[in-house]
Amino acid sequence: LVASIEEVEETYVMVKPDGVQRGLVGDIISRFEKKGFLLKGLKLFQCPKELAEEHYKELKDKSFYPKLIKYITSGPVVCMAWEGIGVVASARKLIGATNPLQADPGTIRGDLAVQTGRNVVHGSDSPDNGHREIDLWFKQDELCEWVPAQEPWLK
Ligand code: 3AN
Repeated sequence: LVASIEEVEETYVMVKPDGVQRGLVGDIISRFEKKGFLLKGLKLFQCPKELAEEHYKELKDKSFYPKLIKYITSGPVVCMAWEGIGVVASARKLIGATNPLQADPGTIRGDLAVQTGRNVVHGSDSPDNGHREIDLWFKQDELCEWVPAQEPWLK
C-alpha cells in the first residue's frame, strides 16, 4: 500500500564496453530482473561518437570528458530501458557509487569494478533524464509496452 503512492518511472541503464568485454552482461541484467523491475527495451549497440557526446553533454567541460567519449565508443554497449516504482533512485542504489572503490559491497560497482573510468554500468540520475536518455538511445519501435501475463507458465 505504501508503494502505491510512489511513482512508476523509467530509467536508462547501460552496460558499458568494459562490462560487455568482461562477460558481466548477464549478471547485471539479472540484478534488475530479480529486483522486480520491468524490462521495456534491450539491445547490443555500438555507440557512435555523436551520440556519446550528446549523452554526456553536461560533462563536456570536465578534464576526463575526451577519455570518457573514447571509452564509451570503444566497443559495444548493452542498452536497457527499465520501468517500475521508484526505479530511477533504486537503479542508482543497485549500481552503487560512481567511484567503485567507494561503492558498497552488494552493488554492481562495489562487487565488479575498481576504477571510476571503468565503472561497468550507467544509470539515469533523475526521472527527467530517464525519459531523455531512453529517447536518445532507443527508437520508439525498439521499446515494448507490456505487463507480465497472469498465466502460470510452469503448469
Ligand atoms: P554516474 O555515472 O555515477 O552518474 P557521473 O554522472 O558523475 O557519475 O559521471 C558520468 C561518468 O563519467 C561516470 N560513470 C564515469 O564513467 C565518468 N567519470 C566521472 N567522474 C570521472 C573521473 N573523475 N574520472 C574519469 N571518469 C569519470
